[in-house]
Amino acid sequence: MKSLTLKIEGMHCDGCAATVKALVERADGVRTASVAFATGEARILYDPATTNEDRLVAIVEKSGYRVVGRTP
Ligand SMILES: [Cu+2]
Repeated sequence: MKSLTLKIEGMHCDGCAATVKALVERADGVRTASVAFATGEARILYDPATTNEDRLVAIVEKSGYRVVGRTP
């Protein structure tokens, strides 16, 4: 398992954070995701054999939010 923290712009409320969490957790290879509106951060635990950083970023951005930072 690898972890990834994404800095996300464009979330306006806890509902947005819940939406991002649900989308990311539904993706193949994702074990858990926690998304905080207050900090604008998503912490994701994933299997690098199944998915990768670029795919996870694409999932978030496809739903209308911007990823402005990545930290392992
Ligand atoms: Cu919202």
